[in-house]
Amino acid sequence: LPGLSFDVIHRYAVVDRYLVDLANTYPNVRVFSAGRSVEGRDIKYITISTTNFQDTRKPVVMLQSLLHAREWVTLPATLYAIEKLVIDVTERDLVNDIDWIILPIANPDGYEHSHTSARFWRKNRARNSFCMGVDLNRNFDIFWGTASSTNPCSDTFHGRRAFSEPESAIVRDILHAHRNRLELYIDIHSFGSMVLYGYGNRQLPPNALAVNYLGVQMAQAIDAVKWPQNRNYIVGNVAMVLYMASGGSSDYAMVTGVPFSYTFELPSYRGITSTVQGFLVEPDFILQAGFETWEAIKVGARFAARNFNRR
Ligand code: 0X9
Ligand code: ZN
Repeated sequence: LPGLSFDVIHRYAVVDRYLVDLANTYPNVRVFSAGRSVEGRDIKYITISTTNFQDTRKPVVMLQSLLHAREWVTLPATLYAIEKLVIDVTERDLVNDIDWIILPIANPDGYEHSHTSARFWRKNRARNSFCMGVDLNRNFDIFWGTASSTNPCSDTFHGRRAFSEPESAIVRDILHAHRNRLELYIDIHSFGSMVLYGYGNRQLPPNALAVNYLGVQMAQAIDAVKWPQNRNYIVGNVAMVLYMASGGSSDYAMVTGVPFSYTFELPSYRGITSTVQGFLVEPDFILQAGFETWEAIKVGARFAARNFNRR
């Protein structure tokens, strides 16, 4: 039976195989090839549904990780959610009442590059010039180019145009395909212990009050799980609590009609927040990251189910 350990950060090939194995083993899981990365890696996602996405009374919840390559701890968080929704199911309602889309490795080229060559690589592996890579979280078509870099050598380079990169276009296509029923989208990043919402230009969405409310509920669920090095989560608009940022995937999800859309920033390595060392992952935290993030996902998903049924 398929199963992945939570003592190491798994590579692309292992996760890719695992998603296929899950779909071959569990009737409610399907695996899809969403397209290929710049270097030709297949970008796969799974769906989890007891009704094969045919029951339009169910909301869709989408989870995503590794849009930024170096943010390794986000992968076990997503894999843990898969484990709890497919293999070790203790929350039946979440499996029955919700259709799930889970995209564990949104940026496979950058991710592999961060394993083989440059641990702190963030972008994809687009060949721009002598500097490579586009920041995929600046490449979505949402006030594109207004709070990002025009310099291909910058870590926040936004690309030649919105959706110039296959990896961001793939996420766009998934969001569009499910726009009518997508109620909650969580793009998992690190680090900073934050639950962020749009927009990255300081503008608030019309439902900001509800978005903030759910953000606080999710953050509190994580904070209730104690881990010595963790800080309490901060909740807020990305531009107000972090910085201005254009072209972000979670902001783009909102304008496609997803009412609840967040960027999670998981905790840093040993509480380090001032240097890239914060992207390192303590082996003991791999399981913990999955466990505590799942607490927030559960809260978000149950809220999404209730809210969708009141529509
Ligand atoms: O800068 C980013 O892309 C994210 N932070 S990170 O340290 N993981 O790079 C925050 C993105 C939040 N963006 C929007 N909600 N627009
Ligand atoms: Zn990130």
